[in-house]
Formats: sequence, C-alpha cells, structure tokens
Amino acid sequence: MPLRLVTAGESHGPRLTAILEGIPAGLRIDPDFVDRDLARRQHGYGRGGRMKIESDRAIFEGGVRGGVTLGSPIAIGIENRDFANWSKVMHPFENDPAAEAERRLTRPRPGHADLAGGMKYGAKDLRNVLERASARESAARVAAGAVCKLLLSECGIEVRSGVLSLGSVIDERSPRSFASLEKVREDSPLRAIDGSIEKRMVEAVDAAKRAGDTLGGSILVGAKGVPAGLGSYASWDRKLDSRIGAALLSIPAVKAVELGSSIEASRGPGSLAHDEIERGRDGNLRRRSNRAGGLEAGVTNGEEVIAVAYMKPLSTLAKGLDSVDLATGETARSAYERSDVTAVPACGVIAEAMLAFVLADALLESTGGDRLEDVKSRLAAHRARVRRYPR
Ligand code: EPS
Repeated sequence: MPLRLVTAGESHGPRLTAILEGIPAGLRIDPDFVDRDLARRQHGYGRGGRMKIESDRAIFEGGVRGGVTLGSPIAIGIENRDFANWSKVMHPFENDPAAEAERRLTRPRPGHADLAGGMKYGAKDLRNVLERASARESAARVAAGAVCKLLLSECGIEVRSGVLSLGSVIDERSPRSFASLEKVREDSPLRAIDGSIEKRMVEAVDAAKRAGDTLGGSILVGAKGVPAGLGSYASWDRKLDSRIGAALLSIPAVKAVELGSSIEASRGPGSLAHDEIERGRDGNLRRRSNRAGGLEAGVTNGEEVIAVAYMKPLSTLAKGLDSVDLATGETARSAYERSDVTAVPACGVIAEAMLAFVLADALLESTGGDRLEDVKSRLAAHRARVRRYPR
C-alpha cells in the first residue's frame, strides 16, 4: 500500500502536522484548493466557539518545490490560533503548573476517549487524552486528503459528500448516487443533499442547542470516475471494502459505515440485492443499478463508489451526562468547556478526505509510478483494456 499518512498535534497545542508519503513526483499543488477544503471542514450550522477562533491554512513544509511535488514525503502544518490562549497549559516545555491545575479535567465524558484513554495511559489529567482525541485532528487529514484529491482529479476521479440525515430529520428521497452529491450547495447551512429538508435540520440543531444537547446524523460520500479493478478480492487486507470501511470508521464519532444500499439489500431477497449486468449499445458491459456502491468482493467494478457514514451525537453535552469525578470519586456531571451542537457537515468533508486517501492508495497500487505522467499513462491503458474486456 504505497500511500502513508501520519498526523500529529493536540487540539490546543501549537499546531497540527500531516505527513503524506507516496504521492508521485510532478503533481501540481494548488494551495487555495487545500485551504478551501480546510474552510469547508470548519463550516456548518451548529459549530461552536472554536471555529470562530480558527481560520485554518495549510503550510507546506516539505515535499513540494515551486508548486510541484518532488516524490518525497509531503509535510503540511496547520497552526492552532487558540494555542495563544492555552500556551501556559499546552506548551511542550514552558507550562505553568497553576494554569494546568486550573484546566485539569477529571470528569470524563461518556462517549469520548476520556475514560478509556485515561485507563490506557494512566493520565491523572484527562486533558492528556482529550487534546489528541479531539476532532481538531481531522483538519490535518483534510489537508492531506485534499492533496490526494488533486492526484485523483488528474486521473479523472472526483470525490464529493453531502448530509443525508441530521438527528431525526432523514432524507429518504435522494438516490444514493454521485448526481445527488452534485446538488449539495457548499454555502448552505448544513450541506444537505435535499435542500427542502434543510430548514427542519436547522430547527433540530436549534432545539438541541436550547436543550444543552447534541445531534448526530449520516453523510453520503462518493467518487465518480473510479476505474474497475482497484483493490483485490484475493486477500482480506487488500479488499477495498474493508479499507474504505476502516478509513471512514476512523473519523471521530463515526460508529457505522454502509457501502451502497447494503442495509436495504440485507432485508430483501438476492434478486433485489445485486446489480445486473448487461451489454450496452456501444458493446461495453454495464450495470442496471448500483446497490453495491461500486464494490464487489473488495474490488471496484467501474460504477460510482458510494458509502454512508453514520455519526453518533457528539459526546460533549452542555448539560453533561452522569459521570464520576476521578479526583474525588464522587458522582458528577461530565466536563463541559464548549463544543459543537453538531459536526455532521464537517464529517462529510473528512469522509471525502479519507475516501480520497484510500482511492489514491489503491490507484497507485495498481498503476505504480514514481511520476504523475507514468500514473496517468498506465491508468489510461488500464481504462482502455477494461472498456474492451473481454475482447
Ligand atoms: C474541533 C475542535 C474542538 C471541538 C470539536 C471539533 O475545539 P475545542 O475543543 O477548542 O472546542 O470544537 O471537537 C469535538 C467535537 C470533540 O469531540 O473533540 C475541530 O476543529 O473540528
């Protein structure tokens, strides 16, 4: 698997870092495109105070020269502006014990990493856990994912997302297709696929906010132009289904992933679950439907790649949840400083980044290529062979 991505950084530390290794040489990087995705991740009705402080920008620190990738690891930094307010607490060396004590967190939030992470690393201050477990980390992934999108775009592959449901407001009408995602208005409050239910979604966010509560939901993420034959059916860890599933499940608060329309398919007979094959007038093979979400047995089949990620409601509730204060052993409400009411629209942007990473990885696995020109010419040859198959 030729692509590797590592991120580092705490939510209120000096900065986030992403290192992306394996991008071929010769890819032109548009820094505005990367920054646009960072801004899209910050957007969304129901975000909290932190997003007013940050204005994320990607600082390229390695692997790019004169706007073009070198083939070496790409390092991207994103400053945390809020660090200025937290330096006494979060500085790697120059901390102020009094400020740290004031910000010490001992009332774990059910649903967050706090308690399990504390048990794992033995932290006396749960801030050691939550600063890294914060969804702020996803900004680094979005920056790296934007670079993957630029590579995919050179190869005729596009990735998009949109909100399918928010709380109990569910889009039951929109087909699970890339065309649905093309309808999403980036400047809309929640990036809903069906604009006609967005007002109800906004009202649901307002009601949750008033109640000191949070809301989850689901997003549709998809890719168009993906060639058949990426991934493999041959071994479990090469199956693209499992790699897309793992990548989407790694997004904070995502607890379930569905490929295509597999939940509906599981409730009916096989005759209504699969995508029948026919020969088109041009002689090429095609499908009558795309219930499989473009994936069969771990391999792309040439249809749009489609997945749904389900996000639980955020675990930082203004009204708190029952917990135990680890400092006193007494019953207490879980800690609250500030949080988003919902981050479902942002989840879509992060899902795009993760899908772009997995698809770019699988593409490079098939084409190989130290240079972008080789990737493109090998892909063109592959696409031509697939079109002619079995001729
Ligand atoms: C987030 C930054 C965080 C949270 C949120 C997402 O900032 P702060 O902790 O300063 O408010 O707003 O994190 C969570 C929802 C979470 O559960 O950790 C971001 O940049 O996306």
